Amino acid sequence: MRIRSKYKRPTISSYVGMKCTMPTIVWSLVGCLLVLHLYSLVRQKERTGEMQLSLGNRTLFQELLVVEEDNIQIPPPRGKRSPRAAKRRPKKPISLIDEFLDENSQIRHIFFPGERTAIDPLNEDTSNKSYYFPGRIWLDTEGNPIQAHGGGILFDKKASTYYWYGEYKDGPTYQVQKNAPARVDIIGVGCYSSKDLWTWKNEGIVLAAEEKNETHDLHKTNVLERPKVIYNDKTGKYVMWMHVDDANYTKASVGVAISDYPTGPFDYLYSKRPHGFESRDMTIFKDSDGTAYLVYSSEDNSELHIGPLTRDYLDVTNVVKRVLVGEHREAPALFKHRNTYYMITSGCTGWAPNEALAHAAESVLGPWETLGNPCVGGNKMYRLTTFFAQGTFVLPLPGVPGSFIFMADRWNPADLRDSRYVWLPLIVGGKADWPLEYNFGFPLWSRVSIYWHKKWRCPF
Ligand SMILES: *[C@@H]1O[C@H](CO)[C@@H](O)[C@H](O)[C@H]1NC(C)=O
Ligand SMILES: *[C@@H]1O[C@H](CO)[C@@H](O)[C@H](O)[C@H]1NC(C)=O
Ligand SMILES: *[C@@H]1O[C@H](CO)[C@@H](O)[C@H](O)[C@H]1NC(C)=O
Ligand SMILES: CC(=O)N[C@H]1CO[C@H](CO)[C@@H](O)[C@@H]1O
Repeated sequence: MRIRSKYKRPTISSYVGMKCTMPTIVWSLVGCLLVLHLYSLVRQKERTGEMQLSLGNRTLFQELLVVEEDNIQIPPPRGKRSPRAAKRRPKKPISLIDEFLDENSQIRHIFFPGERTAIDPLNEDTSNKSYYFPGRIWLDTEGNPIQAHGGGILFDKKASTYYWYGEYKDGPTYQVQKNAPARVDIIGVGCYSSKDLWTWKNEGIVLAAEEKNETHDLHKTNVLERPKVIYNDKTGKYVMWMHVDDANYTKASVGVAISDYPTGPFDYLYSKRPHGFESRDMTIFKDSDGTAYLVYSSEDNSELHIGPLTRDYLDVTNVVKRVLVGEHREAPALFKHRNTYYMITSGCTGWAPNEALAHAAESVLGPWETLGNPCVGGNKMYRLTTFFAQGTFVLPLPGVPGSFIFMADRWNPADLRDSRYVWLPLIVGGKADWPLEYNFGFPLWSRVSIYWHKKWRCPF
């Protein structure tokens, strides 16, 4: 079932009762012409964005928009299935999600390809150079799998370098008790640097777990998720926000850390429940005017809260807006294109994948409207499960307006350290697929599309 936004824009029906006098008709015509003119201006701008690319780059860009089908054959049922998978859905026929969650599935290599197919940027044959292979093991420049789960990327202008921060989960997966979610003890926040978004150098753990002090937020038996870093132009500090919790997810707080350098070490400052509310999955978003915002799932993950940070980015202010109320969305990732804000969220099904939704707003604080499922290509199951992954961040592609990298995690609850990265091109443009709101017949929002590709590269 489609989830519809509860916020409604005034529609043309509000004007039906109006009397049509001559001046109204004339002004309506003038208005229409103006709108058409603005529309063509916008279209022109869109085209010039693409024009900045060279011919070869433009070909690569067009390749991103190809809808790539990818059928997965479910193998015939076998006598023996792993007890875990059998317990989950005892009566229903085996679905692709069951196959995905079954550690012994015959088609596991489709979701979690083995080491032989790992992407090794320093040793990759030239024909595969710069190509992303969503779901494969991705090695850093030392030949180790990248450990930056639930992460985000900061582009540092001073160093002209990308920094990828995420959960360093290279430890054993276990359960605290039966039915508790699978977990890995906190090791810390990993940081990787790159100039090309493909070759990543391990910069080490920039915020480490606390080994001894059991009352510390970052004691290894607690939870540290979804770290994100932004740079404060006024204070010259790098500020990290993260979800901190206890093993039972009852603390539901955000933590803040600070550093003079993108590669840390970060000093952990404190944790709190922002605005006095529970906060689980979260992200931070820095707008082009320098204002930063915290976005978090609250009220038992049933709604999102968005509020601006203080000027030093070290705390929230007392302004907060509740958005997508009752829609149960998590894993928010925000981005902006031409004065419109967009957000991708996931549903709430623990480590199991579910359907992504795109949302749009004219102001970060909302109201936010739901556009629909942005996933394109693959197959129906891919689209209903966000390509068996969960979004974590959306990174603008430099020099290609309206183009982004959608970063997602393909969680592996049997061995969380072996969770994979699913990076795919996200394009804003064209009419919305399922426009929920119309304004004088013009769809208000552009379409947000995440294109499935087995193999793709950035058009630069
Ligand atoms: C590039 O990757 C594809 C897919 O893994 C592989 O089949 C091919 O052998 C690679 N190309 C070369 C020249 O190694
Ligand atoms: C342990 O951590 C708590 C909370 O951060 C702190 O107040 C306390 O001083 C720490 N204890 C030691 C011995 O460092
Ligand atoms: C988590 O819950 C279990 C059982 O409800 C309890 O035994 C345990 O102490 C709790 N752990 C924390 C860290 O709160
Ligand atoms: C394939 C291709 O033409 N790539 C070019 C894209 O643009 C960059 C510069 O922005 C060139 O360096 C690439 O060779």
